Amino acid sequence: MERLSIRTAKSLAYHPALIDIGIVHLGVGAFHRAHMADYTDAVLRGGDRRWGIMGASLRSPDTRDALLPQDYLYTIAESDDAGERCRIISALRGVLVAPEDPQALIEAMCLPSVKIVSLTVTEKGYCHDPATGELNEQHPDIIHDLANPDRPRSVPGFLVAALKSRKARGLPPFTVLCCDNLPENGRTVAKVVARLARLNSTDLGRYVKDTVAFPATMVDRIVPATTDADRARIAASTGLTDAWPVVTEAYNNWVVEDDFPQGRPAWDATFVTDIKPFELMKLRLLNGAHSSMSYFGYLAGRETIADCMQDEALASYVAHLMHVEVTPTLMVPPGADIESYKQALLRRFRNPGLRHRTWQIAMDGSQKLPQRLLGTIRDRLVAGAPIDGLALGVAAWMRYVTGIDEKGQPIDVRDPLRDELRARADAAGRDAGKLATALLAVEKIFGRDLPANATFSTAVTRALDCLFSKGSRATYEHFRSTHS
Ligand code: CS2
Repeated sequence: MERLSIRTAKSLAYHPALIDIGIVHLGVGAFHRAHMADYTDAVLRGGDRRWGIMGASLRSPDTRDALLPQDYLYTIAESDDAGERCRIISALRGVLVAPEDPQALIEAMCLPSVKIVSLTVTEKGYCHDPATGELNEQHPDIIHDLANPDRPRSVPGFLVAALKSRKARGLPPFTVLCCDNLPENGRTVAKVVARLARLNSTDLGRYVKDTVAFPATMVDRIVPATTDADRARIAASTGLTDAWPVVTEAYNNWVVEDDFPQGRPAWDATFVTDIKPFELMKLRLLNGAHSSMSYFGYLAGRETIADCMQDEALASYVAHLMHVEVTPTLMVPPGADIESYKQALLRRFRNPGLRHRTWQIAMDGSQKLPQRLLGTIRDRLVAGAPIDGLALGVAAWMRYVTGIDEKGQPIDVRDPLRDELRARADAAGRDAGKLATALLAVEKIFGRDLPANATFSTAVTRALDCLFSKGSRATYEHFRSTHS
């Protein structure tokens, strides 16, 4: 079978070599390729050729190595009840591997045609403190970038280096577009980048603050990691091999704050002035449910989210979380309908075409918990409302980061705070009270307020005690019998 490439692709709507580079994207993983690149591909197909994307990997060369031999074309496979459909995306004009040549990436970000630098580098890529949103100045990559500002390693470091160069060359700054699931993502990234710039020089700090736009976005598309089974199925369906296709759902949504001083593509997104209600709805409902389900599901031996939804008791816990505990904390976004969003979400979670592993979602919990569960918990505590389901989610995370599953087998916990969490868990042993206290004391996650709140710590301890004594499945089954 032939490999996908410009030569073998059957009908490309535009020739990739004829498009300009208008966007540099840092973190060119599956999510970006299935989401923003798809929106941008539609604009390019529509005839506006200014917005080709130069991708960059901050760590490994894998994506570049997979896509270069196929002219950076790749397949997007979308599934819903009607089955799976494949299309070719040609918006990507190249992939740079930052550690191989940091200067080449800075040069790409300094192209006069580049108006936007967009980001999907996961929560931990911003080197910030998840509880406060401030730059973590002790982060090894930040320490490195302060000492070597022209050969950065971190995302904030690359943004600052490129903005500094553009300023020196008399070029206007690009707009920084964060597409990660951070709370107030635009504002958070602005704060982190402005702080690092200021640590470089007062003048650069002021320049970033005064001239660079950081519009916030809400991104909503489920994109599990691609597997070899996906590669084989997609090749069979398209007749071409593709080393790194992306697999996703038919659903796709993007809400963007419309603040692009240098212009932007006419994406088919929803442009708004206030992102907050959209962000809360999505982070608390979709991601909050995802994280809670992934810890419980993993512990109960469920491999994917679709498998979790097959377990009626687990599905009913998730529905309770969404309807009873999360919904009252949301503001209704203009033009949106929270009820139908939830119904659609429960259907999306059940999509058997998506093998979205609980282990994948369980990753980096320390960076995810604050915006997915803890903000909701704070709002509920202020309102004097019950937090039983939310506390269960936090307790399941605690049980998970002990690193040992219910059969006594090791869990491959991936988290930037893994060693600290594990050391605290080891010292506490299987005593729910001690473990809850030890983990709640991680200020970077829980701040100072939550550990001091007796309602919260009691609820988490009780849930953790149940997880230790009865196991994950019995815990959510008990929850269903007491909350339906
Ligand atoms: C997931 C998200 O991996 C995770 O933590 O919750 O990647 C989720 O699929 C996306 O935010 C959906 O837009």
